[in-house]
Amino acid sequence: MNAPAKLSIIAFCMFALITAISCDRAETGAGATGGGGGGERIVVGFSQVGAESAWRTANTQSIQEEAKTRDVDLRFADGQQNQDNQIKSIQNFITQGVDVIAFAPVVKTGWDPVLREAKSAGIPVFISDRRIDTADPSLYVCFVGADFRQEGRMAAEYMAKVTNSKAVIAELEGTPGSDPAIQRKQHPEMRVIKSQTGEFTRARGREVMEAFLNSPEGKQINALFAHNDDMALGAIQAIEAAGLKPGQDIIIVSIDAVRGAFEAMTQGKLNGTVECNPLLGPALFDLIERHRGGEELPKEQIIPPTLFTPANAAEVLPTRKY
Ligand code: GYE
Repeated sequence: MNAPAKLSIIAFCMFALITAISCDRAETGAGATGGGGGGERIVVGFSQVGAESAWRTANTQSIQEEAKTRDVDLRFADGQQNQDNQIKSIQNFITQGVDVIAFAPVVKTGWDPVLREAKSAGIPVFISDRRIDTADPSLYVCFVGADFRQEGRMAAEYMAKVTNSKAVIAELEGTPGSDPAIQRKQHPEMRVIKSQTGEFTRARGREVMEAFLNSPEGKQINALFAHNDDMALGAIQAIEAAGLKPGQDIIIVSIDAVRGAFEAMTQGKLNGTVECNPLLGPALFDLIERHRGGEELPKEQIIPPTLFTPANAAEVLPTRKY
């Protein structure tokens, strides 16, 4: 290539770079002021349950990343597993005059008054992850999340299969009053001799399992059903500390399918997990956009569960996103 040709390529590249930088500035500027040619930036207030589990961390990340991708102005509030905190955050969003409110309700009941406030302020509300009980479904636009009852059923059927229906079960329940703790518990045909909340955390899962094993019925327990993987992983530590083999002496089935559960399955310490997909960001913001576009939405968008077992754990582990 001769010198003039090289020079003109360099000049072209510099021009392209400067154009790209100034376009980028213009976009950022437009976003920050809420004006500009690209239209108004949507402001979404999101109230999260807390940060109790690996599932929750993945869910938060999914929502924050998707908001960024779509250039949504996301106001994020962590409820720290407390309904009053969540109600206060929602009231704050109303005062700020956000365009949309979305929230993952820590418990099922008690939301109607604050949702009526949002309704009278004309702010549409989307519910993600956990369902609420309400006498007035017009208080929210729609729900996106899983079918927790189906997850519980899938886990129970698998447990019956692996234990040849001889399971004497200890159950670690989720947060009392939460939709997943209520729905995942529906398995009347199983023999559950111990059941207590482990609040969806690893630390409580370990403590409660230790207490189960030390109780007078402790020796009978040959199976554990944990409402999430974090509690199962905590319980595995308690089982090992008691000199027993998790996955053999005590068959363990849980829900979520986070990376730690796959690791435990490859080590033979967990016998199965039902996937509850936390990556709800794209679906949530799609629904919000469709609603803003004037579309009539279905009241629920359900993401179906999948069962994972040690048979496919090693193969699937490297592909897990959370
Ligand atoms: O299973 C658990 C989390 O609501 C589906 O909450 C969610 C549950 C999930 O803390 O790990």
